[in-house]
Amino acid sequence: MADHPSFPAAPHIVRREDYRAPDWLVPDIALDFDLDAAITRVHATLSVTRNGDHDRPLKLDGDGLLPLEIHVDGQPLTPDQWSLDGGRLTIPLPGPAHLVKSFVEISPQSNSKLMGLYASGGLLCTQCEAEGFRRITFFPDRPDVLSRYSVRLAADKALYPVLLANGDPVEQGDLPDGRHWARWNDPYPKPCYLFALVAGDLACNADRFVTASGREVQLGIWVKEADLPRTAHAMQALKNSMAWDERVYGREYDLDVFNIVAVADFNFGAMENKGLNIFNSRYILADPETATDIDYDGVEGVVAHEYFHNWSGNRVTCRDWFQLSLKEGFTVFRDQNFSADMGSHAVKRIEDVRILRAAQFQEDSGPLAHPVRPESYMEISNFYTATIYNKGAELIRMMALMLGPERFRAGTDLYFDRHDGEAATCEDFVRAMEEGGEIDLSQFRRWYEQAGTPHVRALLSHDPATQGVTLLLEQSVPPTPGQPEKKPMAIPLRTALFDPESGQHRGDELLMLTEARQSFTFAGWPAAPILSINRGFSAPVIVETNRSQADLAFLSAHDDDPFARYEAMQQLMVNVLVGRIGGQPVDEDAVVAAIRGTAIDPLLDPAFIAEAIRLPSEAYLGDQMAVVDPDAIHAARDALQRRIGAELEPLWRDIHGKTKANAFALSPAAKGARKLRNTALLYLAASGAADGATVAFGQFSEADNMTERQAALATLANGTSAEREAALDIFYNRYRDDALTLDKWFQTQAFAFHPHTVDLVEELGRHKDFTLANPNRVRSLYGAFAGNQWAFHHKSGKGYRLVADCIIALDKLNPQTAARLVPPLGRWKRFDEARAALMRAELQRILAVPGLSKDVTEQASKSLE
Ligand code: 0A1
Ligand code: ZN
Repeated sequence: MADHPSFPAAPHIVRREDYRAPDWLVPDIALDFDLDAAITRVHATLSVTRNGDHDRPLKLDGDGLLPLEIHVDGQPLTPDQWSLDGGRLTIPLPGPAHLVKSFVEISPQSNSKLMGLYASGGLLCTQCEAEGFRRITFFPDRPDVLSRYSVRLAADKALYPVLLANGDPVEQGDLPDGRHWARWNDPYPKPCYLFALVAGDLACNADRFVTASGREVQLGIWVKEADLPRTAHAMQALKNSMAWDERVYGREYDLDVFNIVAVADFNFGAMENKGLNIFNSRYILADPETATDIDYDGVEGVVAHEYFHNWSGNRVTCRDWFQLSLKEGFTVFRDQNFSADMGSHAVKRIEDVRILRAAQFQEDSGPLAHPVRPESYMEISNFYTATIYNKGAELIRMMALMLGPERFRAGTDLYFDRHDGEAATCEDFVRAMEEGGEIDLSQFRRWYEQAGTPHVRALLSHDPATQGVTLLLEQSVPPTPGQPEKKPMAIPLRTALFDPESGQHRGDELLMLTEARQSFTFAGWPAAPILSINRGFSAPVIVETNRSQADLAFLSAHDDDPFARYEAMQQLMVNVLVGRIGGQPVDEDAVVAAIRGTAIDPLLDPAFIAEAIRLPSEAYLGDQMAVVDPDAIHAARDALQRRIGAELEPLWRDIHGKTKANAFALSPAAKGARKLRNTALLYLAASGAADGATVAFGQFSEADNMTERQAALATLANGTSAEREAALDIFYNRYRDDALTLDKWFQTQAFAFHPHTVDLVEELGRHKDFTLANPNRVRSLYGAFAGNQWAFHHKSGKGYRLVADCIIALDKLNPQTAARLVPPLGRWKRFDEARAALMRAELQRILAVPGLSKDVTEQASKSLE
């Protein structure tokens, strides 16, 4: 039965418990590429050594490769001396060490998966993480096989004048027939997922950086000539990152060159290949005309992230892919702190928590929930998730908080020094924290093992007779797939008690909640204090409290922890909105008053004000409900927004007028002013004022920067005014030839709170500028649409069908990107029966497609469970 074509063999499940050290090591590899878009010839020479006492053959991974020649120690092998099974090449070898050569041909221009060696806009480039190297040559494609690479590239000199690979350039020269070659050596042993090459007609923004120990590093950002003026921000971010890692972690860069290349077609954000980072161009290119402040911050954060991987990922890599969060969680934590240091700590923390809640909390409460260190996978590409990245970062943040800055640094120093040049595990990291930071993390380890977002109930009670206060904390971790029962976690909760009279608290304490139910007592409170808990979002948990709306209003005006202040305001709004949706009487005036108080507070940073006064997203409101009702949520939120708009109309007009920037600047103050101005515009447009669309169109037309232009376009796109169509047309005509900016045109329409968004998205899917070949374009339309709760969950089920159609079509070209569109359909348990049935039907339709990829099969089948 298993061989029957309509019953493909069950896809292989990889399990963490099955880890075994590699049978063969490859200390050195020489690669020779004869590059050509149609056919590239790859010669690989592997020095292999037997690892341990065994007689097992050498097994080399391959994906879509056919060996055209194999030599062992200089002798050609006959076809009976090797075998190929499921892409994997097996060669029995007699001795402890051999030289194995293989020759294959691959076709970059036919590679639509964008894994391995592929063509993008006239360039040839690679993406090897996680398992793309096996699409280039036969090799033990696992991160615990570390090799020194010597790479020779040859190509047509006119088409590919620039030839780049990892490490340092050593030699280059010309060849007959208009070809040329270059050799690159990387002295640092690395796993093959960090291999990279680029060939193309590229211009370079060249700069230099002198390390703390005085070594000069040549920096290069390589882009199409026309894009050079858009690379300055990325270069500055790179130099800032290099200095920051020296200052904060004592880590210097280690090669003579550091190159970054921007490519237009890329499955993810960027890739940390040793000495040759390859980026999705959206995280390199930025100028005021085309990039929003969010884009600028994205460039800064991703450049930093990839650079920081040089230590957290490359010098110390991962033993196996179950340890992915070892490099990703830690590196996200590092880039978050870097960005905070470059701008505002308060605002960065709010933004990061907003992302965590939107992406990771949703993942953790659905069918794809998995621990930060997963136990099994079918397709590793599906595990580059918000849980591995963002929750992983929160775990590091909690350890840093519990240890304090000095002991945390002692822990990271120990980790880097102890594991330099090794492939390590999450356990190695935790042990270094324990030893370097002198702390017991036994119970804390559960954060790596247990999936699901812990819930904490915090009940504060006051006894006027004893003047004592008791804080009762109860925790529970919900069941997740494969984990029905959970044990209590170690949860660090920064807490303060406020005296309502003075508006002050008596100090911020770190309470460690380690039991299922635990009480903390506080003496000397004649009157009941107000609880501020999980300050700074010290733990990635959902906190429920018995605080009144009045308490929340107090905290939203007085809490000195900016995150807690923001959180109080959000909770105040959530309570009103959820109450309204549930048909309960609610006091909206308290929300209007709190927003007004915050918006006019002269002591507050405008960027913080903008965050604090914006209503919780529709998706976040859905997370607070037992059954998500997208229409009721939209109606309630929209009504409240209109009321806030109308009641405070003069305020919005005032802010909008006052914050008009004179000339574009990228300072935190200028960015904050734009953020607040855009929020004021949103409320003004919502107010129902007759000139709302005119003001928005005015901002759209006059703006000297994309932040204001796109915000105005988005505001107009939510409405039905004549200005809506005019602005969309102007935007399209202005940017039709600039792919990254045209993405915004698609995205803005897909995100719009417009009654016909679902139909518009269907039309846009047929637009001549829409293509499935470019992942950014796909994400701009269908990714954005699937994140628009009201539109995607249109009760007709049309939204589900559109996304499923896209998944099915895209899977044939690019399974990785297709699979990333599946999770929104998997949240059916959270919706009413009619919607749930429609969503399930689409998942079933996807799964019935013959020849479906492993990537989509895993996501869709898990989503149905
Ligand atoms: N390691 C990169 C991102 C990345 C993730 C997955 C990939 O393929 C499955 C490729 C790149 C980073 O964290 O930036
Ligand atoms: Zn990363």
